Amino acid sequence: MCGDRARPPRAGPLRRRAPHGERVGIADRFPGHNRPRLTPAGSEPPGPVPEGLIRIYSMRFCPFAKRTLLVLKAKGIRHEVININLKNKPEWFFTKNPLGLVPVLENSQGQLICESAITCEYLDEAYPGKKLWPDDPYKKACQKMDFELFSEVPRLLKSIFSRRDKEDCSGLKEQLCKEFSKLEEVLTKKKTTFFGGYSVSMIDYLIWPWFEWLQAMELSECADHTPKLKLWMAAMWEDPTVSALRMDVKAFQGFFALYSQNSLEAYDYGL
Ligand SMILES: N[C@@H](CCC(=O)N[C@@H](CS)C(=O)NCC(=O)O)C(=O)O
Repeated sequence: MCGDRARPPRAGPLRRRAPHGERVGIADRFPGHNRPRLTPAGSEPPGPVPEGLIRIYSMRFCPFAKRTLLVLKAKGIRHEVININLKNKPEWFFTKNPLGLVPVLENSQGQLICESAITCEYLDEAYPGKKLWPDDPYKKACQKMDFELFSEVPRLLKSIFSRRDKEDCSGLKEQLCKEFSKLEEVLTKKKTTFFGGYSVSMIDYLIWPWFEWLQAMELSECADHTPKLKLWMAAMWEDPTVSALRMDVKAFQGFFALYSQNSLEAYDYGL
């Protein structure tokens, strides 16, 4: 475990100046991203994280970073967001994560935490409020085992995403349907709406961001044979955290279009 418990969170959007002078507040179209425009190569490194806040280095369309943003929101943790231009990374970003990947968390003691699932577990342990992983070690292990069944989905969606409009994706879609069947089986056995039980828990937030992509990628039919998974998706859209951070389908599609043209503007789409 890393250090002392942080201060209790304060609910609601922040209304203060960020270290670089930007207005901190929840943007209407890109909720959860209070510093939406990109931080490109050549920019000055940000200063230390103010006491009582935690910072996330993110990217608005990154599903891994979305996991961390969901947990920050669900637990009501006061945070600031710095979006990194992943096509043109600032040099200093490698001091935050030598692999150059988002998300990264930085706390006011200068401690850095990388890897999305680890950032989520860190937040759950370090902050008070709603516990998202079960306390019971066996129940937690069971959720983690179910989470493993999801592990192929990000890779498949990324492959489909990279091939959009270029090649036939029917083989990949078929594989995706098979992966969804595994998740359907979990929900069928559990007889609950969510993967962790009758309410949303960590496993739901860890897998949700890729399901948010389905509609924008016009892949919703891949869940047609998995009714329980579809019910889970409908229930997730109703979750206050998920709906507060919901990304507009048009924004996703605009990003996809620019990204596929290798445009440096892709990450700033819609701002
Ligand atoms: N295993 C990492 C994966 C994170 C990841 O792949 N992030 C992408 C954005 S969605 C990234 O930072 N890409 C930058 C790059 O590949 O250079 C995690 O779970 O955090």
